[in-house]
Amino acid sequence: MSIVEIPNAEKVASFDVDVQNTFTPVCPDELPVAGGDSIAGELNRQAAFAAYRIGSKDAHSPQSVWVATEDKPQFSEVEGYENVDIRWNLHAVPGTKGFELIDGLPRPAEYDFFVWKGVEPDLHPYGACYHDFADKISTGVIEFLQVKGVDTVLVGGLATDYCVKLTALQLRKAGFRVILNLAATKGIAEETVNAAIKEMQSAGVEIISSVADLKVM
Ligand code: VGL
Repeated sequence: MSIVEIPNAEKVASFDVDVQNTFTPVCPDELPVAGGDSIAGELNRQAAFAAYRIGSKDAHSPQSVWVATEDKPQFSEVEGYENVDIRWNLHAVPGTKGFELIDGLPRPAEYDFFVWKGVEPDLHPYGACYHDFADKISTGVIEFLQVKGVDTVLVGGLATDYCVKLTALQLRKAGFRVILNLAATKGIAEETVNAAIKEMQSAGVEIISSVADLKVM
C-alpha cells in the first residue's frame, strides 16, 4: 500500500471504536472477534499521530429488546423498533468483563472524548456518531472534532464490518478525511469485512495497512 500523507497532530484525531473485551476471545459467549484482543499496540501507535484520542463503547442493558434467545437466535430480525435491526448475543453490559476496554489501552477517563452508546434497551446503534439509525441524535463526537479544528480522523477498533464501518462512514459524511488502519481493526467475517472495505472506499475512506504507511506532511 502506498504512503498516505497526513497533517500535523493538531488537526488529527485517533478513534478507538468499541475496543472492548466483549468483542474478543476473552468473552467467548458474547461476540468474539478473532484477534480482537491483539490491536492495542497498533491503536497506541496510531494515537501517537493525533492530538486528540477518541474512544467509544457499547453500553448495553441486559433487558435490551435485541438479546438473542434459544428460539430467537442471533442475526434473526427484530420487528417493531426503529433503532434496532437484528438480534445479538448479550454483550457489553456495564459491570462485566466484556464492558471493559482490552488490556493495553488507556482508561476511558484518559481519552479526550468518549462515547457510550446503546444504553437504552431499544437503541442498538453501530456508528459511534449518532444514537439512532436516522443519524439525528448526535453523540457529540462530530461537534467535538469540529470545535477542535480536526480535519483528519484515523480509525481502528472492533468490529471492522459493523461499528468501525458505520463510524467511518458517518465521519466521512460529516466532512472529515477518514483513514482506516487495517492493523488496528478486526472483523467478524471475511466476506462482510471485504464488503465493508469496498463500501468505505467508495465513500472516500482511505485505507492503510498500518501506521508504517503514514507520513506527516
Ligand atoms: C458490534 C455487532 C453488534 C460492533 C456491536 O461493535 O461492531 N457488532 N454490536
